Amino acid sequence: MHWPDDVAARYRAAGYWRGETFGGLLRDLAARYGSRPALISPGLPGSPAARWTFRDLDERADRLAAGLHAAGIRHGDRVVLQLPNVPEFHQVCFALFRIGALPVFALPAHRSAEISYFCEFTEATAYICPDEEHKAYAPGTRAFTLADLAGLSAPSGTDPVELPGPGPGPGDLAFLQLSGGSTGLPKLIPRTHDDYIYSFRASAEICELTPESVYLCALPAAHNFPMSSPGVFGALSAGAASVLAPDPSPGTCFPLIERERVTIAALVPPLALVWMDAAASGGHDLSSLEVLQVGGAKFSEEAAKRVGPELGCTLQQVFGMAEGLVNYTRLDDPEDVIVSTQGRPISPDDEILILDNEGNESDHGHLLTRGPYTIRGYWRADEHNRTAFTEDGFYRTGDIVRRAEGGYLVVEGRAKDQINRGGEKIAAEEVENHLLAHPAIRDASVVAVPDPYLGERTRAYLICRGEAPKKAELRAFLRDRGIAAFKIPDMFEFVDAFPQTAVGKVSKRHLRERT
Ligand code: OOB
Repeated sequence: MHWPDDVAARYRAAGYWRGETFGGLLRDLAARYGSRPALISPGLPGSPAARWTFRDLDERADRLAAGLHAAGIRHGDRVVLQLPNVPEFHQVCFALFRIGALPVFALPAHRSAEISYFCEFTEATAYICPDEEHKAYAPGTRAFTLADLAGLSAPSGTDPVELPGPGPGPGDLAFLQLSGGSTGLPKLIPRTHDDYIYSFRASAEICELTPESVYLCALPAAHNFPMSSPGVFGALSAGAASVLAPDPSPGTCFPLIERERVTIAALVPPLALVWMDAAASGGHDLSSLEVLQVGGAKFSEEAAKRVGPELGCTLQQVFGMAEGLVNYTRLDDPEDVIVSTQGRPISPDDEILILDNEGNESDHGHLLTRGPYTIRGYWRADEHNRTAFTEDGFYRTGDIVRRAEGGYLVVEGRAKDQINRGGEKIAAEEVENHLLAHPAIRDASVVAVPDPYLGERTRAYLICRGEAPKKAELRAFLRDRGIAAFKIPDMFEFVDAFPQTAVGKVSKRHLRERT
């Protein structure tokens, strides 16, 4: 699952992997930027408004680490973490990193089906969640709410408690991130201290962050994009402050941008459209905003062209994946490159392999990649890894791309069985399995249909046994199965049979082309 020794040695020699850990990094940042603001939050239920300095974050992480250790959380344990955008999210991360326990990053939208699966599959020792209601999502796992965490932390002013034993090393796993997935059950992505720290430090450089920058975290903090591209971790590494927005709406974010003089923010395409429309009606001073990053799903060229004129800032397209590889347009790229490509890789050692359907190298086709921060295998998924990675360690991204001049990539489509609903990834098979659990459904096929606002929406084609159930009943059925609301199909259509491919498989291409 790890990089071969000679490759790892090369990444170290090149200075990508510097032998740091998250715990040590925060200690160094606190020493350098001590009283500067690190995390700013307007507050949410269970989390008071906050303005934590680098020193506050460092001390709070230590005190919580001591509390969690006393509560039985140990090196190597997995802890499912589901919190909204509050500073406690990052405090918990660093506390677990210092213990050497691995956060498993659930999204706020996840419900009992996802949370209970993560807890069981990772054999988690704890589930950290916002409030008492969430505890029901993981009945077999010890849960800590935000209120519990406050009670756990050693009181401020007490001497720091030394954690027993050696902490994690730079090559150890730091956390498990979720894959967007294309299979029945979500896969977990193991990231190490060394590889992840490299990815966000290099991202912060590409995004030209300085201690004067102010990053707005508007997307869910647990997602790889606002976490590390450059995200809150990248901002911290540059000595910059991050503002944690409770939600990404203009109504919430514009006053925060104005008040905190935000310089850079990250959005998925549908939100960028909403922000541009809202900015047109004026009312807020967005003049501090220098860069708007857009990624997670394809941003159309027409929309991309509007960002500069309508928001008065530079657009940066970001094409990344939680498995590793992240591409950025550079801030000083010519306008046509910024609006018409999805950027180029972070690292000179990101290897980009594009294969046509016959497996020959090409400038257009399936994107495969290998490099200093791209995983070599999913966590505990040997069988899936045999097809998701080549024998020589390239990750098959499932994306169809075109190589443009200068090594820039243009995303042209997708080969994986996934729906990208405005940046939210839905594995078709996962939803199909839930639908098949309904007694009236004989067969189900879930596909993406184009949508002007979200880019894609989901449509479920269903073959029924006898009378078709009402659509509202199907929605209620899926809700009751406890899946995240964004996975519930937008449309249901009943058919007698599915179109088939030459080899007799369901032809999703034909289903997608039906309207
Ligand atoms: C980001 O990460 P994930 O893991 O949620 O999703 C990765 C997939 C990619 O394989 C691609 O299919 C799609 O999302 N994607 C894009 C895109 N950015 C991501 N498709 C077209 N254009 C783009 N700009 O989504 C992610 C991780 C880190 C940074 C940014 C996004």
